[in-house]
Amino acid sequence: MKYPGSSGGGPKTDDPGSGKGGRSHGDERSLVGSPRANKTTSQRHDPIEEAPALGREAARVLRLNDMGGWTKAAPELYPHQWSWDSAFIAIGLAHLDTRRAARELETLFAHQWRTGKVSHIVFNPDAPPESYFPGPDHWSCAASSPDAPPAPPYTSCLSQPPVHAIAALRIWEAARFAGEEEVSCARAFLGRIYPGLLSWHRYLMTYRDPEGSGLVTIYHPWGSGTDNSPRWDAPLEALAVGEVGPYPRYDLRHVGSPSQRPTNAEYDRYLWLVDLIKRAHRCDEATIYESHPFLIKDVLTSAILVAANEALTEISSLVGAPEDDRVLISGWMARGRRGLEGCWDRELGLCLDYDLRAEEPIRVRTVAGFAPLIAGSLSRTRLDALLRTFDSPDFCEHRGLRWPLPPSTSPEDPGFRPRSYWRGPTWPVVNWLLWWSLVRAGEVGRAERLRRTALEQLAVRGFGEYFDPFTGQLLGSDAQSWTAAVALDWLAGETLPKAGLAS
Ligand code: 9WN
Repeated sequence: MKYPGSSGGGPKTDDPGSGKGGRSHGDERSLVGSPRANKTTSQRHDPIEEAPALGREAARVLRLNDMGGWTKAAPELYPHQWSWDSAFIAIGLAHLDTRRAARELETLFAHQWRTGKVSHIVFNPDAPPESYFPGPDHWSCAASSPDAPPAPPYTSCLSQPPVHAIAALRIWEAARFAGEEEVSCARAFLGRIYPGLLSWHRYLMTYRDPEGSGLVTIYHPWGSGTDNSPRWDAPLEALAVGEVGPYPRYDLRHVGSPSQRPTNAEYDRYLWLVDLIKRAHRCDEATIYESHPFLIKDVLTSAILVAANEALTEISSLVGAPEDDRVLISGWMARGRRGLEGCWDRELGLCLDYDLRAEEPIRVRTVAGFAPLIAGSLSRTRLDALLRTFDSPDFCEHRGLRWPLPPSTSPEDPGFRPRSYWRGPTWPVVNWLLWWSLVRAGEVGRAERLRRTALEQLAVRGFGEYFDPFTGQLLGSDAQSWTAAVALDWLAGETLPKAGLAS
């Protein structure tokens, strides 16, 4: 696989009207340059011209959240190590310090479960007890599973999309521009991480796909990484929720308005599902599969797994793994692509998740529907159909958009909410996945437009967690690590300061 490279080679905000100083559409700034210039919407930002300063800012965010061998997902809202965040973070760090990037992944994989599962959170034992809920105490019983890694640190027993092999390969690619010593360190790193990556993918292809469908099953919305997406509304609605007791919402302290985060009703359901998972013989996978009321074939996770398997094939060659491994991995890719093909909805021009309990596809229009693009190797007809949807008023050409970037949920879908987390805002990491996939699909022009637009958004608004697609307002956390990381990857190939993490 040729790894796509670019160019071919603050403050929290409040909802408008809340009277608490949110930035409005016309109140835009340039994040880059010193002092920060107040540019208005009428002024154009050329993120490429601003690349050195933007790159410096991104490196500063990663330094701010650096915990030594791993990176907090965000300064306050997320004080632990999240699985897919760390993978994206490693992709960004690869351009600053390939060894530190490698360490990001190795720290995460040091807490891999015996089944091969990479936990969705590795809890920071030093985080203040009232900083994140549900924290290590809530998950501590997962440590009594015979499959769990030694604790502390505690881990959750969920997982997130498997971006890690893609990140490991990116580290290798970046090391090749950094000199011989870096190349040999990166090769050694690939050798060390390869068995962990293989067993992670094997876990997803077996425990999470006992049907052999090629599609990964999730048993909690947090496992999808797109927590309150309307994709999960119907299955969550169908739950008979028991007593979850009072619980804190520390997350709401760190965002401008509760409307930016999932609702209490959604949290009741999340916590109820966690209780059920913990009761299932201490998070035993087979028991969960038998008894759990929320079991979904997640097309986005499944597609990321196909792409990650493609990266893993390349890694397996680089480390001289046995031919049998390559045969196994290529079988997984073929199975994954077949599975996704079976989820295609012609009318919507998107791929749909499948609810195993309700035995029906989930007909909502979200960015997850572009999953086949991420999985790659599409027929021209399928690619064109996806691009038509991508460029349509359902997504990038919706007339109200501040920037032509894909909203997490289509504004034409009844579940759309422009300011609520995964129900509408644009997410830079999703833009990165789509950009990367477009490059791999040979859609270089479209990819380049997406890269520049996504960078412009960050140059104007900052390294936010997500953004209101209509006003462009920064939402959720500022200084979000994975946002800074994908910006660094987008900027690689432009003139970047050799800042490193230490400076
Ligand atoms: C729950 C850290 C994580 C991301 C997820 C995002 C959000 C957590 C939360 O933050 O999830 O895992 O508390 O909302 O949905 O994708 O990995 O950035």
